[in-house]
Amino acid sequence: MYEISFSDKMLIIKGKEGRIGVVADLHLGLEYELSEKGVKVVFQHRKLSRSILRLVEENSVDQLILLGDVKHTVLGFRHAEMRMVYETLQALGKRVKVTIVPGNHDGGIEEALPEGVELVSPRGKMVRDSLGNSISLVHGHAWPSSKLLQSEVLIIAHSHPTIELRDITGYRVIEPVWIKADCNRERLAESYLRYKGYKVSEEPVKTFKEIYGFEPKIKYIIIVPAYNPLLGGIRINRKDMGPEELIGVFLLNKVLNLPTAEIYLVDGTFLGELKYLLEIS
Ligand SMILES: [Mn+2]
Repeated sequence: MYEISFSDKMLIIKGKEGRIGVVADLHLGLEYELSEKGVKVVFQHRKLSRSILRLVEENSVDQLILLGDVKHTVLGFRHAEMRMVYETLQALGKRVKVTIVPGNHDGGIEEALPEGVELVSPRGKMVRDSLGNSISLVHGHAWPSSKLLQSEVLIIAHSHPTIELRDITGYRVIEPVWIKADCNRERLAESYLRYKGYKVSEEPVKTFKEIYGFEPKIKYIIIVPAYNPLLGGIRINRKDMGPEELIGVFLLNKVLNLPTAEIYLVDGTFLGELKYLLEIS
């Protein structure tokens, strides 16, 4: 058992020292890219921080972890975007302790940190729930540090998972979802060793243990939906999903067992295992 629950697009961990809320993929400043494409939307950052703070309040969250891609521009900043990120972090930081685990879009974010906001390594962070279980968190575009593989639960973001549902009249909705998938530890060990430049043996878990002193323990992986509703993402129930859509090191290396992955709407509704949701019509 783990002390983990979902509240809208926030994951809640009942931690040893208070409750931890996790949200991901805010992509602040996305409005600029949309406007270059001809879609003019008013700035969304205040609305986003207000709704995050509402969830913080409702769930009595003491620490907020932003699991990567706080900002949208991949490298550096537009001037106005930096202001936007600073103001958002300031608004959040006034009410709750904020920790950022950076993603691939967060280059230069250290320039926009208000006092008190913590920035940790992009290689991830480990927390403990009130039962003493360790839980690892990393954005998911790149591998975490090896010690994070000692937890049984890994929480990632980055792929912005959604599901498409279609009714009999052809009406379609695309909804962001939570994914909870079993982890294939053989594949995890194998791809991690390959990434580190080791020769991969017949028994990757054993080799991993020889090198790192422990077996990778991840039992399941949770993918957090993107917080920003204007973002695109992968549609997880496409039968013809190509490798270009399996983004991030865990999906690309098939570390998640997708057919049996449990899919939840953001209100917590369990939709079923992914294999039963492929191309629903
Ligand atoms: Mn990302």
